[in-house]
Amino acid sequence: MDSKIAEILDNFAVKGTPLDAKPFGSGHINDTYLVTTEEPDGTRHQYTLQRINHAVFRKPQQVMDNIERTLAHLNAKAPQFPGVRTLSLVLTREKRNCVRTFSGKWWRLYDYIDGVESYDNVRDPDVAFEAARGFAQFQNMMADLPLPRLHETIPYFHHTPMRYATLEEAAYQDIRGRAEEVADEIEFVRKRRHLVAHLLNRYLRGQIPERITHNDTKINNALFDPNTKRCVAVVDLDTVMPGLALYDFGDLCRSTCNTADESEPDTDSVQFDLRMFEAVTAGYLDTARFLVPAEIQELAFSAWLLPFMVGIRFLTDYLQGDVYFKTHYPKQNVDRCRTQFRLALRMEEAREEMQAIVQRAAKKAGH
Ligand code: ADP
Ligand code: GN1
Ligand code: MG
Repeated sequence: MDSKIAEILDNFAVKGTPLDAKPFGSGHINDTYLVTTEEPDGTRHQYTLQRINHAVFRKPQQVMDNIERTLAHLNAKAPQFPGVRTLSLVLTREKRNCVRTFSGKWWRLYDYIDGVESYDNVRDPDVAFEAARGFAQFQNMMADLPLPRLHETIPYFHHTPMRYATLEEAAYQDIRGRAEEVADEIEFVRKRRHLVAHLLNRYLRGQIPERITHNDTKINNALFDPNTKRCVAVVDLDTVMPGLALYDFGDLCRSTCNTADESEPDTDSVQFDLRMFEAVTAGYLDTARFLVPAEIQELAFSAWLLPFMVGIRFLTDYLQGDVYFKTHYPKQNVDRCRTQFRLALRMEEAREEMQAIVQRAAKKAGH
């Protein structure tokens, strides 16, 4: 086992002796390892060790404090929600929730949730329905978190006007000389700039409430029981903070309704799967009993907004030199941006059907 990882693990109160630490998962931000330990009698335990990306999360201690409060709240409620499994932090030997090394890196450890599956891409509407129920349940369970307000671990995270302004700035600065190559994508965004402030305006007018939301409801952040196909846990809690429920719904649509992978280079293979949208909408409305009419009215819009906004973020990162999202080949952020914009375009063509689906599902769920 890597001696640096062994040294990090030595800080945590694990059971047994570390045997192995393998890179794990396909997240774009943190470094995740699946750790196995063994006790003298041969009993093995598994953990998830993560290095928090402190270029993305500028105040890692605030991230950890949010997570500790979130998990204490969820764990206290768990008995009322049979079948729901929650993450548990493994504290350090000094009872801290994370470790900061001398070189300024931040690490934390969770118990590994075993016997579950996660998917980067799904085509099964039952899985989409379940994921939507899982994330709605998460919002529901977090609704009565006692004050104080959670920290904003990434300020302006879903602030679309700010995301748009940052793109324009990156295109203007063009530090890598890449703007010309992605001129069509920049134009795609400019043509739609009148839409960037829509949800924010409704929030500022008091029509849409602030809630505690997950803010990263990509399908691979939901874990499923492979036998029952139920969503049993929600992970990746770094961005749990105040937000709009609609962002969670939209991001789940973004990652489930696309028939192609997020980095698919052949944009023509990107289709918007309406059956999946129907399933996510039904699952979400079935469980999110707290929604007000203005939120339901904007579900279809938010499903469009998230691929549009995440596409802007991939495009901005490309212009800035691929400094935010992990990439595995040179133009991956361009491929990612194009899949997002193609999905948004396909959703524009299906706007009326999407609205009709939302209305039918809302009626059926008794909203
Ligand atoms: P990132 O912020 O880089 O996306 P995540 O916290 O989402 O990191 O972890 C990456 C992936 O590892 C997740 O999408 C999930 O599939 C898996 N994973 C993370 N934590 C656990 C856990 N405690 N038990 C099981 N699987 C996990
Ligand atoms: C990142 O961490 P991960 O891979 O679950 C990103 C999300 C993006 C997503 C795009 C903190 O999610 O906001 O929507 O990539 N997380 C952060 O795939 O920026
Ligand atoms: Mg993740």
